[in-house]
Amino acid sequence: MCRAGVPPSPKNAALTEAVVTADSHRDESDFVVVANRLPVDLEEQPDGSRAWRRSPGGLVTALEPVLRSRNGTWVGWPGASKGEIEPFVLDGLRMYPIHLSKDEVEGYYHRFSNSTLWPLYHDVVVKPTFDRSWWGTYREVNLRFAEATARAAAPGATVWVHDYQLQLVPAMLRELRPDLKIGFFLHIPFPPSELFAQLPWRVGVLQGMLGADLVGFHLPGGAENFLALAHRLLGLETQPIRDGVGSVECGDRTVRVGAFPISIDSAELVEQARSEKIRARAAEIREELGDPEHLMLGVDRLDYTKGIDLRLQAIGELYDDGRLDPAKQVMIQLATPSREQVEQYALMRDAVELQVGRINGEHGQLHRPPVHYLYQPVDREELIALFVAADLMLVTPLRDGMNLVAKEYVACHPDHTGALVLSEFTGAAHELHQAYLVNPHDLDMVEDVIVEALDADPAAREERMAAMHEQVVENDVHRWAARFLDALRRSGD
Ligand code: GDG
Repeated sequence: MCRAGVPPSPKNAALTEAVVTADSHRDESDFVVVANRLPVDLEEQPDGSRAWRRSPGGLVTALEPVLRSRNGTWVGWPGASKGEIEPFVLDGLRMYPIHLSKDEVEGYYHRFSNSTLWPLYHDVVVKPTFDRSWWGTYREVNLRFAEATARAAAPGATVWVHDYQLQLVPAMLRELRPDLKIGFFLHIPFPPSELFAQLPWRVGVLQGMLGADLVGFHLPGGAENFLALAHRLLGLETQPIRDGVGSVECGDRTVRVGAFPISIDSAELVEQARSEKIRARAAEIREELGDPEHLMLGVDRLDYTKGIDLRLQAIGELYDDGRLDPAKQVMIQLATPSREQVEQYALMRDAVELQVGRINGEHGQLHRPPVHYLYQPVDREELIALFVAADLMLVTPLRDGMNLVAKEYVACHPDHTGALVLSEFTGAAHELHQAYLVNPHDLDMVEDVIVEALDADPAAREERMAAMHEQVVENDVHRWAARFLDALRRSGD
């Protein structure tokens, strides 16, 4: 079923000189992860050659031990149109790249995934676009992923499919390989029936997900929405969630459905946050900003769901009203570039940059802008130093499946300093009850809560942070992966 060993082709030759080896002893894998992106980036070397570099992330960290112990393979798109790349091994991890043409990236990724599904699943914060040709490309690309996975998986293997870009893969894969154990996890919210029902391809998407043995969401609400839709749109019998798991009767199969809130590699962050190097950099950041009394921080992909604009409006009004002093309370907003080809993202960027310019124009002094804005990714150590340096973290999405930034900030405060302002509409708010919770649509509330958090008695603030820190350290990404895989293993019982 699996293709024989693949020698490095000339187009891969430059890569193999670096850290990559061709997958010359390729066996089928007992464990396959399928995600839109491979956890690797192609980097230019100083000598002009190119090499793969692993992109660190919670998902790969959590799954790495399982991938290694079970001869695992990761199937995914290597990013940007890089031409055909044969399967390869990087640092002992098997990678199976899926080639996508420019048109496929456009139709499947920028359009159907990010202009139809993303806004629809995030409470139609912007209007989703429904276009038949995008759906066609989405199906074709999902089939390509399913076919590659069918080739990579050993008989009876476990396959874990991730996220909204690949919702059709479970059913397509089951058709090709009924012997596999298939799990699916959605990283973004799953909407209520009234919204999901707008999707012209709603039946196809539900049937696609129901190809899995276990369908996982961050929150019980997402799982309940899914069960309700399977009943309402497909007429299937369902069992409500009990002890965390419900089910759908799908012909002769029972599909389990449950909530598995994702988390972070907490121990690694705690260790980094305690390191001399990071602490020194955090102190330096504060000094560079003129040692403000309070440093406030926002860290988001620049996405219209993240509520960056509302947050800035609240901060601007607090300066206007004199409730914050631009000489004493300073903010950093890190906005990582994201999906720049999608019009709504470009519009949001313009709106945010206008707001930053206005606030700084009206409240700044030479060399002392109150809002420091970065539209660029920063490296991970710098990001951790920012988390450590900040007195107040502002996480104000209009809707967010989980929001890992909130958990990362909490993990970076093992000394229980700092405070978290957190939108009720994030998955994280369901676990971090001791955060300063806000409705981001209610600007008066956001402003009052920011002031309340900054003025709070340090002992009370510490108590809140201690409880959240314990939660995040206990429930880390390893536990999340183990819980999901354990439920998947038991799903056929
Ligand atoms: C989706 C769901 C769900 C950000 N800027 C930089 C950087 N980051 C890192 C953060 C964090 C990650 O990116 C962002 O994760 P979030 O969870 O906050 O948000 P999404 O990207 O929207 O993720 C979300 C998640 O999937 C997992 O299931 O929680 O709800 O939307 O780790 O730290 N990292 C570095 N430089 C940056 O500039 N190094």
